[in-house]
Amino acid sequence: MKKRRVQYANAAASDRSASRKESLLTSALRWLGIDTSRAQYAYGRDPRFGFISESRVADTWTRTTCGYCSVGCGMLVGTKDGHPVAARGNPDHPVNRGKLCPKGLSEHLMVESPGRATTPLYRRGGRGTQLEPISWDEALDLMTSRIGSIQQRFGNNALGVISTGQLLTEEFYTLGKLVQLGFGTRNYDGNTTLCMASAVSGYKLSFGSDGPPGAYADLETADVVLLIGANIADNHPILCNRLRKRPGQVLIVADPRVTKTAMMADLHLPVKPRSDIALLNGIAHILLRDGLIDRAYIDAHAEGFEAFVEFAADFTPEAVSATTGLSTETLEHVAHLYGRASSAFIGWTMGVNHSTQGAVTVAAINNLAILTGNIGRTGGAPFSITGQCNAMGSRESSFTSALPGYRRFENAQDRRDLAGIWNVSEDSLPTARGLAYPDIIEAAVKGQIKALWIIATNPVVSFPNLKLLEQAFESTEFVVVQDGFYPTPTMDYADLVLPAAIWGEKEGTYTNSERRISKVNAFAVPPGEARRDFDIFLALAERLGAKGSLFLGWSSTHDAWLEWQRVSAGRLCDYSSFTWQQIEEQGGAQWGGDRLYRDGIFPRENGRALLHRVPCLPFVEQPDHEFDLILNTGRTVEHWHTRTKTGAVAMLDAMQPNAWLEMNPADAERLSLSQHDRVTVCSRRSSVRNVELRITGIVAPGQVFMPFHFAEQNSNLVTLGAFDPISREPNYKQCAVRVERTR
Ligand SMILES: Nc1nc2c(c(=O)[nH]1)N[C@H]1C(S)=C(S)[C@@H](COP(=O)(O)OP(=O)(O)OC[C@H]3O[C@@H](n4cnc5c(=O)[nH]c(N)nc54)[C@H](O)[C@@H]3O)O[C@H]1N2
Ligand SMILES: Nc1nc2c(c(=O)[nH]1)N[C@H]1C(S)=C(S)[C@@H](COP(=O)(O)OP(=O)(O)OC[C@H]3O[C@@H](n4cnc5c(=O)[nH]c(N)nc54)[C@H](O)[C@@H]3O)O[C@H]1N2
Ligand code: SF4
Ligand SMILES: [Mo]
Repeated sequence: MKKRRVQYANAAASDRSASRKESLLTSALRWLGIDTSRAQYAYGRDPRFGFISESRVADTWTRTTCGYCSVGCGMLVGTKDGHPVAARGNPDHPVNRGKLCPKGLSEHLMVESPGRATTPLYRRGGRGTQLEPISWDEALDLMTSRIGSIQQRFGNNALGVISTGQLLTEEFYTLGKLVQLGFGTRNYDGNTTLCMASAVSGYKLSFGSDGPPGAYADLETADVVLLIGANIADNHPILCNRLRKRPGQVLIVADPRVTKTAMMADLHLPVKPRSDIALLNGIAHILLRDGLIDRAYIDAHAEGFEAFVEFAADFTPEAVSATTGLSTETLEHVAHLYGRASSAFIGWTMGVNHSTQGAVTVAAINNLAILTGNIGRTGGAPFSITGQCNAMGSRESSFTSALPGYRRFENAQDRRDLAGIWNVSEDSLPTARGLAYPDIIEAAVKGQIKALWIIATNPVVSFPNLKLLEQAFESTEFVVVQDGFYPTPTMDYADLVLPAAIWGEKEGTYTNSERRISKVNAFAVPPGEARRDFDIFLALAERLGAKGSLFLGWSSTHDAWLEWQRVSAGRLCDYSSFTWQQIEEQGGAQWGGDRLYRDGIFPRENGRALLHRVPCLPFVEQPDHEFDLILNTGRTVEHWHTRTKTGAVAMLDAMQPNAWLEMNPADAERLSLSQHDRVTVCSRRSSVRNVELRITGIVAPGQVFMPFHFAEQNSNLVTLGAFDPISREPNYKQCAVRVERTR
């Protein structure tokens, strides 16, 4: 009786989100061929779907922030006797207003899944033998002594550290300090270089600093929203709710595929792969030709206008039409829509960043915003939609692409300030960034990096050109993998495994794409002996004898937060004026306010934004007679990256249990392939076997697409190890392949 009342109270409180949850589940079930008229029954009783049955009525609800993507939805997780049993959107959170996507809705099911790492493991007998359980004391002693021995023999920089965008900001801040000042290596980077690095570099090129200027609210107020290489319907689903709030808003999507987002658009631009720069310069050409620019803004706030005008003259609609495959009428139409809009928003994600020309493509996007003054005001922004829950926190507080607080390695004053706050000698701070992720891997192949510490990333599935990565592992002496799950494909190469607590088990903050700092809270205890990353970092500092000098008196992530506030004070990414409590109560707070650069003053020496002349070059590996198709790789809504998490959620896994290859009917006919054939995708580097063929008009002739989520059919066996010279980001979106029936 009592139980029933609790259930009713919960149901009433979550009214709207529950009906949303039901409709999502119902459609998921229908998709699986399950009778949805009985769906209520099915997911009340069926353990695979695990919702709503009486034994799962929560006794406590914890406010937190979703740990998957960078949208940063606020959520409530229900626990019963300390175990997570339900999740719903936080109706008071300004980002999602009570809604969650399928991953958020099922996130609590992942935390207690059987695949969690629970004990430290060591390959005592060396490579080729089994990983065996050991104690934490032994694990940490081994880690510091083996790395210490390598650093003594080969120098401090023989250690490479590769982290992630999925820790707490407080953990990133602690890790950066530990790596640079404790282990004393400069060779520290993260999977963010596989992801956001081009956006960071592009913002720096144009504006002098990283930092996305706009806000999600711009998606509601803009006249025109142009999404380039961003499939938000799959990858940032809750952002879709922000569109179409304004009558007459026009949504334009540039993507070589007819993605779910392209299907939502008023105008889909099926650009030829990597012709985006031509498209952007072509739009600039028409804006200049037809006087659709904001001359007053340019005169007051931009640099390089005359040279840019001269440069853009060559990008005539005819020339751009030939490069992009779009008609001249379409180009004129898009440029006029953009130029005449009272506010225009450009959002982009990996279709732009994952390129050897990623950073400069971002600069070409910024050019359009500068030319039309669509920056620093409501509805107008060049906006990098980030990827992971806390890629932003890593960019701001860590040591990977900048000193903490967006300080520059090269800037003596910046180094002096930081050394002053930390009370360390200025010489202990590096004057240039160390090796970026792909360069750490290359240095390992060459035998220059001898030890790797991999934290919360799974490179065996996510790094391009797996064959080269394998060589890197083979040439190292010692590899540590610190992860919340076991086994992961990367652990096959580990000498030492450290089991980590994950989302739901730790407290701190994440910063989302719109610079919103949101509170993350614990509702469960880590399984077995798993420890929080923060506690692992402190324990290592202790063993290095650096706890007192670097983290004096610290015991919780809140101590790290307080110091990070002081380090960020007065910087563009200033966290100093918010307390954890305020952040939690207000549903987060945006550093820098709702929009950056309202005054048109940019953090460059002369305060002006720079217009870049960006040539459009063909992508690196063009198809030829032997490898005749262009392979594009990416994501689907049900899965998160390498599936350590979503593979553990039965409902999500059942929806997309294996990899597939999308191919246009014209190519399938030419190759005599049929729907659902098992195919092999071959490139110059290797091949992936046994991929399900899906023949569909979603991809254009000459192109194929494959998700990169599946270790079993690993797309990164065939992808290309080519990197942007500025950002070092991989060119994941185009390489030349051949497709044949699997024999
Ligand atoms: N469900 C789910 N959501 C996620 C993630 C996930 O794994 N699963 N990961 C998160 C992370 S870390 C990230 S970085 C984001 C990524 O989010 P997105 O960038 O949206 O994801 P992708 O599918 O990698 O690529 C986006 C699109 O780029 C297009 N593209 C390829 N080549 C070109 C080109 O030459 N020009 C243009 N204009 N477009 C091109 C592809 O066709 C694809 O549709 O998603 C985040 N959200
Ligand atoms: N072909 C191709 N490859 C790609 C991409 C593509 O589009 N195409 N996209 C690239 C992009 S944008 C990205 S961001 C990368 C992502 O690639 P990865 O970073 O390799 O992917 P994840 O599966 O998110 O890996 C995170 C790991 O951290 C663990 N983990 C989660 N939370 C915690 C925690 O709190 N602590 C610890 N210690 N571990 C934790 C998870 O179990 C998982 O093993 O992939 C890149 N690779
Ligand atoms: S949109 Fe992103 S942040 Fe929101 S629930 Fe889905 S995965 Fe989580
Ligand atoms: Mo990413």
